[in-house]
Order: sequence, then structure tokens, then C-alpha cells
Amino acid sequence: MPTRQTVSLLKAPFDLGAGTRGSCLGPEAILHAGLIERLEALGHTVLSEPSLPSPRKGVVFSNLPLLNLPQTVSFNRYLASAVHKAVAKGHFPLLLGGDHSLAIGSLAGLALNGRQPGVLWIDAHADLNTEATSPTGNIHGMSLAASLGFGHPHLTGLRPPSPKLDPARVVLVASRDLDPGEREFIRRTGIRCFTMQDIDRWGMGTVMEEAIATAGSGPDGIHLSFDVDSVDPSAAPGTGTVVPGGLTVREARMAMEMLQESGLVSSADFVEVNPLLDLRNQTAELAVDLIAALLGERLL
Ligand code: 4U7
Ligand code: MN
Ligand code: MN
Ligand code: MN
Repeated sequence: MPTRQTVSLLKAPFDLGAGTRGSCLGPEAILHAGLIERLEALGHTVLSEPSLPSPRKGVVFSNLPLLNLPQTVSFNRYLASAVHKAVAKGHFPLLLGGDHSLAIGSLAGLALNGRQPGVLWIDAHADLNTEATSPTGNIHGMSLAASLGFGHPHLTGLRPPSPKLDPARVVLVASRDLDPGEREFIRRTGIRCFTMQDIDRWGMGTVMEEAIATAGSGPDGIHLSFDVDSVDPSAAPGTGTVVPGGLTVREARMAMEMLQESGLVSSADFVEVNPLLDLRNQTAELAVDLIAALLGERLL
């Protein structure tokens, strides 16, 4: 049995950071796939907090070069407070997205508690654009840059302090769709980046060992930010920005198993599940399998 934890379930029905609508329905789809029952079966206590207040539907203000900036900032402020409260009570904050702009609030909430965890960013993308480099203006492609202190002051300064993270303990895994500005960002800051090519060549086990050692080298453990588009679209079709050549289900699950064994993870985001694009809720079901493995479910 894993160490029993109190999991604070933070449902974040927000998709205005993405270019495609529908990931705001992600939390509901993940609950329908049986998340709470699976975690309770592991002995965890699950506190299903009320959904965070989503912005009014209808009129959407879009403004290049940062689309829906005011809504994204105000939603992430709520989120940061919710994460802050959960951590202050000693709970494991489990954020269900929603698009990946939510990592800004998640990491800001941890920083409010004086925590500066290492970050494992498992994603087809690096999310290291700023408004100066983004090809789309979508803030979900800027969330890691903002947490590192780069980009619009409303995002980087969402809550003090800024930056939220130490680049030496940020590790990207499963990257395969990087924009020119993001490659430059990685070169400049020296962030560890394990691409799909590295995973093919060395195997997921070796890559995860190194990733965990690097991200987990500080005093505050590891925050996992898991974008379901890291997994190959054949197994995870229900997401807005699919990129072929991704992780197999086994590779993704092994990553979760290794993180569980490390004992270093004390908060996580699972983002970008979009039920409007899914097939029989399979991407939400995969997310549930992965969360369960992260929190201690074993095959034997
Ligand atoms: B996700 C993109 F240009 N890089 O910035 C951008 F390819 O959270 C995609 O990882 C970002 O899903 C994808 O818009 C954001 C694009
Ligand atoms: Mn992402
Ligand atoms: Mn992505
Ligand atoms: Mn995406």
C-alpha cells in the first residue's frame, strides 16, 4: 500500500488559454472515468473541492499577442489560492485541467507556501514561449516560461515571488514539437530536455532516472505537470494539440511508477484532456490510470 494521503482534488474547468475549446470539460470526464473511486481504493482520502469558478461563457475577449489574458490571470489567481490552502493543510494538490496555462497558478500556489519544487514537465511541447516568440498567442504555450520569470508581467507576477522555479531543476520529458524561440530558450537557460529521440535511444527507464535525479535535487521535491498530449495520439486522441510519435501507454505509466517509487512528488497537474475530441472517454480513462499509478496503484 502507498503512504495514505489526503488528496485535494482541484477541478479547473478553464480552456481560454488554449486555441481549441473543450478542455474545460476535462475534470468532469476524468471524474466520470472513476478517479475518486480508484484513489479511495488505494486508501487515500479524496477531498473533492467545489470546481473553481470558471469565467462566464459567451463573450470572449481575445487580444493578440496574448489571447484572453485577463481571464487567464484571474482564473489562475483563484487557483493559486486553492493550491496554497491545500498545501498549508498538508494535502496533496491534484489539479485537473483544463488547459496547461493552469500550471502558472499551480506553481504560484506552491511558491506562496515558500516552496520551490523541481518540475517534471511531461509534454509534447515545451510551453516556453513568451508573447514575443509565440506563433499563436495561446497562453497554454507560455506557462513554463512564465513560471521561470519570462513573459508578460501579469503572468510572471501573478503572485510574488517571481521567478517561481530554478531552471536547474526543471526537466522536460517527451518533447517533440518545439518552436524556434523555445529551442533558443532551452539553449540559453540550460534546462534539461529529454526529447522523444532520447527516449527512443536510451529507453524511458534511463531517461526517468536522470529526470528524477535532476528535478528532485532540491529540498522541496518534485511537482509533476503532465500534459496528456505527451502520450501518442493513438492512445490519447482527446486533446487539442496532438503530435504524432509520442509516449506509449507503458512508457507513460512507467514514468508514474518511477515517480511513485521516488517518493518525491507532492503535487501534480493533469491537463489538456478534451472530451469533445475524445473517443469513448479513453483519454480521460488513461489519465485516471496514470494518476492512480502516480499515487501508488500497482500491477501486482
Ligand atoms: B500545450 C505551440 F505553436 N507551441 O505556443 C504554441 F505549436 O499546453 C503549442 O503544451 C503549444 O498543449 C501547446 O501555441 C500548449 C504551437
Ligand atoms: Mn503543455
Ligand atoms: Mn502539449
Ligand atoms: Mn495541448
